Amino acid sequence: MQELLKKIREGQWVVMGILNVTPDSFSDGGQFDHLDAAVKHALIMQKEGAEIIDIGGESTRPGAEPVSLEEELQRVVPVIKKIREHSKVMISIDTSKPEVMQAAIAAGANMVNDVNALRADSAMPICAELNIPVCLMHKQGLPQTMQDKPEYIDVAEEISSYLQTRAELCMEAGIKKKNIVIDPGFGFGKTLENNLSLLKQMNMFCQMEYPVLVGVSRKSMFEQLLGRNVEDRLVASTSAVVLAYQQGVRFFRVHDVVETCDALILCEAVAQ
Ligand code: 7PJ
Repeated sequence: MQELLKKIREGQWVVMGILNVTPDSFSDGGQFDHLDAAVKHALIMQKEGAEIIDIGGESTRPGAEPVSLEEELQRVVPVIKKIREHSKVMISIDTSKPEVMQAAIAAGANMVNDVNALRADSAMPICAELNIPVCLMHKQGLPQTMQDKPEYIDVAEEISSYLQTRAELCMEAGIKKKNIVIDPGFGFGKTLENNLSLLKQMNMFCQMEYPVLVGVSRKSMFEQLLGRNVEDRLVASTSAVVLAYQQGVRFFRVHDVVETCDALILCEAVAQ
């Protein structure tokens, strides 16, 4: 995993392929609910160019209901174990629960991706102990209500100072600086206008001392902007990746691995 982070710091791009193992996840309708299908999809994404697979067993989309610890463990742990039987691809676990972080890492995952920025009790010391990279994402409110009325005075300023504070708290808890990744959290308690300002100001996040991860893939901001259904948001999602790349972002969480890699190969070739 340190090799991937080193690549990102040195200016090379890395694609994280999304593997939802939730029956209710919004964009693949739970089709990867079953173990074999999930593992197969992860291996396909790896072949397509994803260097890390992000596994999530708790849907965090707006309006989603929380899942129990037992249910979440049951969804993610077998998938991680089975991917490990077939591949050395890096795996991140998309969770906010410390118990799931621990079990996922024990099963073979390499990184924690927390939309809650390790706010759960004991999440920070546990990640410090595990000594693995962590992605701290910003969100305003809870998934159930976060799109009700998000409010910011200066969205990029507020989110970057939040992430800076979380990173400092992580380091105080013993997490190494080299293990911290930050993410502004597109769509998590943000209006379309907020998301667009963030996309315009990704350079500000890139000036911070941590690698920046961006996740815009198929998000509802594109429905708001374009009126497109989830299956028709590929062009906008990939274009947003290019806009972020041009401001210095090098780490991308996406559903559409082939298309994103094509766009990034072009970006890199032009930047030479
Ligand atoms: C993100 C995430 C994101 C990070 C989700 C979805 C909702 N983790 N998990 N960043 N989004 N780090 O994929 O639309 O933007 S779940």
